[in-house]
Amino acid sequence: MYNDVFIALGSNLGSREEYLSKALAMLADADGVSISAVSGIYETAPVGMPMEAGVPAVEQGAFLNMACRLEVTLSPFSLLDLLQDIENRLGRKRIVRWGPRTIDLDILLYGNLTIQTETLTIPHPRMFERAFVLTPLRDVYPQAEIEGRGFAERIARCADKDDIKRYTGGVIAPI
Ligand code: A4P
Ligand code: MG
Repeated sequence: MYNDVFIALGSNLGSREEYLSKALAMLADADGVSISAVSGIYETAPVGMPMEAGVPAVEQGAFLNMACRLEVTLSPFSLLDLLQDIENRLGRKRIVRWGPRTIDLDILLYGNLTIQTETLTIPHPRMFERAFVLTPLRDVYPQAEIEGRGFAERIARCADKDDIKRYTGGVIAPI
């Protein structure tokens, strides 16, 4: 028995496409995980970054964001451990929360599960207000709507909806 899981990937430091494709390759190699769909790549303006006196506290480049759909036999917490291990292996340093990152891997949805703990919240608490999450998610989500509402309607309500561009500069390894 596996669970359908949706993951968000983001990178805004260094060789962004390479970090995305390495993270996908590591997910594909991991025990208990298989990739069933991969979204397009989107270039997106940074959202919700730390500000100081009205200017960004840390210089932030544009992100590349993606989503993928997984079939997972790991528990949600084991999956979180795996994602953090992949982030660490790809050189992620947690210096500032919401600071620039080589790779960020977030669990968006895990089957129909709802979890609210110190270390893990599912559905991801900020996913529905972020076009940089919902736009790639729509590519890999099999239904036309999520939690009773169409993607187009949800995306139209996001403050960052005009800051998402399809990115064609790189090639991500197929499934
Ligand atoms: N955590 C709780 N729930 C989850 C979950 N569902 N998936 C905990 C993954 N992790 C979860 O995350 C901090 C802690 O969240 C983890 O230790 C885990 O136990 P982190 O990855 O260490 O730090 P972070 O990424 O700085 O924080 P977070 O909360 O993931 O940030 P956000 O809110 O996801 O924002 N703008 C654009 N355009 N594109 C982006 O990708 N990303 C962010 C990150 C902000 N702005 C962005 C983008
Ligand atoms: Mg994260």
